[in-house]
Amino acid sequence: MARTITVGAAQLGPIARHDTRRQTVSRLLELMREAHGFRCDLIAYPELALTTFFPRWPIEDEAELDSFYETEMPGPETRPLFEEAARRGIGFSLGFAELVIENGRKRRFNSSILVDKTGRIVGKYRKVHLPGHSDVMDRPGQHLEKRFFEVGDLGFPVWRAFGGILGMCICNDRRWPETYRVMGLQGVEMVLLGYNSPIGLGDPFELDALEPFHNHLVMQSGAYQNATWVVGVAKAGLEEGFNMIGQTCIIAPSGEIVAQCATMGDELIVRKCDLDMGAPYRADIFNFAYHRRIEHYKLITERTGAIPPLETT
Ligand code: CDT
Repeated sequence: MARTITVGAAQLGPIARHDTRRQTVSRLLELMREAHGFRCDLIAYPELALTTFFPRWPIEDEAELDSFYETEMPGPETRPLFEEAARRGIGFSLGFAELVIENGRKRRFNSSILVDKTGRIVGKYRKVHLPGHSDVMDRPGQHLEKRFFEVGDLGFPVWRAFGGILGMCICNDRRWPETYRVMGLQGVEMVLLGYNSPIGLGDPFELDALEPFHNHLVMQSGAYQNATWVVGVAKAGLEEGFNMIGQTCIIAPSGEIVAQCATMGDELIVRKCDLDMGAPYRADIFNFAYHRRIEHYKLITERTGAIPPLETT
């Protein structure tokens, strides 16, 4: 019997700095209801989907900074998402800023959770590749993710959920081949990926002009080389004066984009994804066990703490 996941990629238009969680969550709920109407098993939201992309500002006031983070999940403002998901029997992935207190110390992460159809959190990922700087520079819209987040400490796990093997990564992670590879070695069949990518931050013109090309290039090659579905979900449009790239898309294990948003606002695209579509690639052209020396990769995964390739366990 075919193993399929009908996935909705829920692009978000701009979120203003002073928008409340309540306002934003109501937009997410609207998209969830639409996805349910399309019989989606799962809806994927972008990185930091509950707030504006706040690391663009050198926020000094700690209380203001804290206001962009979630200290519990679900919390009072996000609980409606979990309740609606359980009521309708639809799962979701959600990017958010996470604040935890450990040994009396505040720890901040750029995180994403995977929630099943009963509203239960089945997986959490913390962003590994934090772009930008930790020091404030005289540069509008600079990325201060290294200032406001710690490097994720959970590796690149995958989860058996929705009848398949799912993984998550966040924004800048998508530009690094090892992100997909570490999940690919664990047999990932669908990667859920949210991003906030601005264009025009004073980079050389050529780099800005190529940004839409590079955005799709990295996700399509990651999908193809690891024989996995990739669901790339953007924050889009003019957010607080910054152009967010959009281009939300669903990519097949062939590397082809099979659905793409057409607007720069809140928009849902849907695709019924056959999880076995990656099988011919894994069996032949990307048959890792057959074509590569697994022992070598086992050594690497042992050193990095990643889960060893399926073939070696
Ligand atoms: N959010 C995020 O990771 N954005 C980065 C932009 C980096 S520009 C300094 C990205 O890779 O899209």
